[in-house]
Order: sequence, then structure tokens, then C-alpha cells
Amino acid sequence: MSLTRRQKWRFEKIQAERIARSNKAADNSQDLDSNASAQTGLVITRYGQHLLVESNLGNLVQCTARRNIDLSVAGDQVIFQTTDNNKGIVTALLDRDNSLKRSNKLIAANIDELCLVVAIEPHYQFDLIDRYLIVAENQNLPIRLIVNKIELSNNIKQVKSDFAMYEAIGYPVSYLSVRTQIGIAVLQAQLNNKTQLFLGQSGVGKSSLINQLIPELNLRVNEISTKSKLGKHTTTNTTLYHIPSGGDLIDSPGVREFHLDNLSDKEILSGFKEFKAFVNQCKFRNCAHINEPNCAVKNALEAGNIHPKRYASYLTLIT
Ligand SMILES: Nc1nc2c(ncn2[C@@H]2O[C@H](COP(=O)(O)OP(=O)(O)OP(=O)(O)O)[C@@H](O)[C@H]2O)c(=O)[nH]1
Ligand SMILES: [Mg+2]
Ligand SMILES: [Zn+2]
Repeated sequence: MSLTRRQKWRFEKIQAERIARSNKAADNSQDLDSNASAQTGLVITRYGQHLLVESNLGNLVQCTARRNIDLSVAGDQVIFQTTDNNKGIVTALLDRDNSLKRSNKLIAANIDELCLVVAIEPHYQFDLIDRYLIVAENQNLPIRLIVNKIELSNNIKQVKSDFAMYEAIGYPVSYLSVRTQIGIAVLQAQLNNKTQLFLGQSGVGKSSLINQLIPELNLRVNEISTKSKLGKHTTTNTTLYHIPSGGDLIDSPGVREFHLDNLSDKEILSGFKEFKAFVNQCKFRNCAHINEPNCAVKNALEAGNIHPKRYASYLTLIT
């Protein structure tokens, strides 16, 4: 954590404690523990109306939130007070550095990097990968690609050439096998001391990978269907876990196909970051880069400066 971020955090904490005190004064209806003062905490997970909050001392407290407070999610910093029955009430939500939303639903907050996990089974799809990249670009979050189950591939050269196009435009890619322990140690070193949010289709191995990275966890994992090769939506709650040596990993449930984001044309275009250098050079200002004359994006495609698979996926998403 940089010094400025820590200073900002300190400032926000003082401010939020002030809010919490005034809230307490204004509300005598809840039986707050009279000896308990407001403390800061980290949201570990939310389930329905409940939040699991970790205090600065490392205690886990089951909380509900005051009604006037915005929804908080895993990774949020909050102010809470304990009640007589050892539960807690969240009285303030601290400002976020950032957050990830999908289909207008808040998933997690205060994230350093997204880890998009894909696999050989269920087999990765370019348009799905590009959708995640669009979401990350539009919310200004760095994203890394993790290709898991590579021991199942009988054409690793093809896999590497498929992902080389992402590396070429600046996305880090890791090739892994949780089953045969390929690439885990290298990835582990890259993740230390940061907060990573794991995303990706059900069954690709997000929870299996987090179990490898934090061995004492033992998260529930589930076989994928032998017939459809699809995952069974095993993880149901977005939850934050601490890495003992520093940093946090947030596991999330695989998104169902019909929950994919509705992306606007503008979001789609700004999600293809390698198009940026060309979009202002088209003949028409409102060029959609589909079949307009003198389109700089199409010229770049023909000149080999934009990958045909990326352009194809742009067309699929935009129409
Ligand atoms: N062959 C192979 N299977 C793996 C590997 N990693 C994980 N699996 C298996 O993939 C299946 C799904 O793994 P999970 O970790 O439950 O997948 P998930 O991404 O967390 O899925 P959801 O929680 O449903 O989103 C399990 O049977 C794992 O044992 C791997 O490297 N190779
Ligand atoms: Mg899971
Ligand atoms: Zn154009």
C-alpha cells in the first residue's frame, strides 16, 4: 500500500467514525452494546441481508447494515458496532478505490487486479474472453488471463498462439494446471500483496486454484458435467480470503450465460484497446468500423496490426 493511499484511508476512517458517532446518537432504537465503540472492518462476504465483517483484530462478526447505507460487498471497508448478542451493525461504508460491476450488479470492491480464469474444459471462447476484457477496460481495472487445465490440451502450441494475441496487446497470460501443478509457483509470486478478484465461467477451476494458493482453505469444488463439459455453479457467494504471506484472493461464482452484461456499442469499442490508435483516423466520424469506406480500423486489420480473431469478436459483439 502506498503512503498516500494509507493517508487517504486514515482520513476516511476518521471521517467515517464521525458519521458513525452521529448515526449512533440519532438512532436509539437498536440495542447497540453500550461499551462497544465504532470500529473499522473489512467485508468478507455478503449473503442476502447479512454481511460477514472482519474487524481489525481479525475477528469475524455477522452484521446487518443500517437501511440508509449503500450496499456493501466483499472488499469493502466499513464502520460497524457490535450489539449485545455479539452480532454487528454496519453504520457507514467507506469510500471505495474502485469496484467491479457486472450487469449493474456490484460484485466486489477495492480490487488491485482481475484474474480471468479460462480452461481447456469447458473450452475457452474468444467472445466470452473479450466480454470480460471490455468490462475490465470500461471500469479501468487491470486484468490478467489464466489458462487452466492445460494438461488436457493435445495442442498446446495452438493454445499458446491463441493467447499470444492477448499478450501482444498487453494482457499478462499464465498457463496453468492445478491438477498437475504447472505454473502455480510462478503465479503465486505474481499475486502476492495484492487484492485479486477471480472471475470466469463455472467449472474452469477458480476455487481449485484458490485452494492451491491458500492450501488451508479447502473450498468446495465440483466435477464438471462429463457430457456438456459445463460447470455446476458450485461457488455461490463472492468471498474474500487472505493469503498468509500477504494479499487477498476473492473467489466468485461462475456467471450463467443469460447473466452476461448488456454492453453498449460505445463500451464495446472502448473495450478493444488496440483499436484506440486507429478509431480517430476513419473517414467518417461516426464510423462503426464494419463496412464503411476508408475505415482505419479495417485498414489496420488488413495490415496485420489488429488480430482477425479480435476483429471477428468485435463484429459478433457489436451486431
Ligand atoms: N483436468 C483438470 N481439472 C481441473 C483442474 N483444475 C480444476 N479442475 C477441476 O475442475 C472442476 C471444477 O473446478 P472448480 O474449482 O469447482 O471450478 P470453479 O471455477 O470454481 O466453478 P464455479 O464455482 O462453479 O464457478 C473440478 O472437478 C476440479 O477438480 C486442472 O488443472 N485440470
Ligand atoms: Mg468455485
Ligand atoms: Zn472505422
